[in-house]
Amino acid sequence: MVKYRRMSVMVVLIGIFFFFTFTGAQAEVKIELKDGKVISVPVNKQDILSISFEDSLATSGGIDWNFETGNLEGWTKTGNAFNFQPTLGDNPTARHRGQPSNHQGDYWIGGYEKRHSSSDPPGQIQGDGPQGTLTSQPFVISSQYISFLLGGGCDLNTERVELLIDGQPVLKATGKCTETMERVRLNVFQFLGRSAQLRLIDASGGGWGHINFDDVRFEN
Ligand SMILES: [Ca+2]
Repeated sequence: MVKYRRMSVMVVLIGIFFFFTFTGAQAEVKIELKDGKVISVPVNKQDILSISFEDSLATSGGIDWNFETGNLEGWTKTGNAFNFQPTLGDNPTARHRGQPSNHQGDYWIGGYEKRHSSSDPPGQIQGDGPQGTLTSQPFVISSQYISFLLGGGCDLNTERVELLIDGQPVLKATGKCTETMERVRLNVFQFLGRSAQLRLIDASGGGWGHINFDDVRFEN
């Protein structure tokens, strides 16, 4: 009986040995979310010293991904292109532009628009002249896709949204020279677990020198 137990223990130990041998260093960190989705982040086990949570979004006040707070919480601007943002309501339609904004909720980034609150008359504009950038605070990529509504200028050289990884642009998107925003979806699977930022760039004061943006979503 004792001999039998020893054999069983040996079989288990041999099994564990072969499990680690043949699975190697590659593994996945699996994170189960409240909505039932499971995020898998590929890792090299040999590179991990420890795993911890850094609640940076909470301590920094969070990033307003759809601008419904009515301000630019979690975003940093340079220049003056985003001085009166976000914009309230479908301001292009209020000025009879014929290109509805297709924004989400009440507020959105409308680079041409100038209606920051309900006390401002609908239809006011700041035009194409101002230039600048709007950059989110860093966040960790934990979904396969990042999508957002994008409109405005269509020159990738001067009007674009960038995904930054460790401060460097890796993906870019521009509008279609219409005020009406459409959803753009970036595949960010290869950057899972990396520190990222979204950056809006308006580097033109000429025609279509503005960018429209709203409703960032993280999708699997
Ligand atoms: Ca919005």
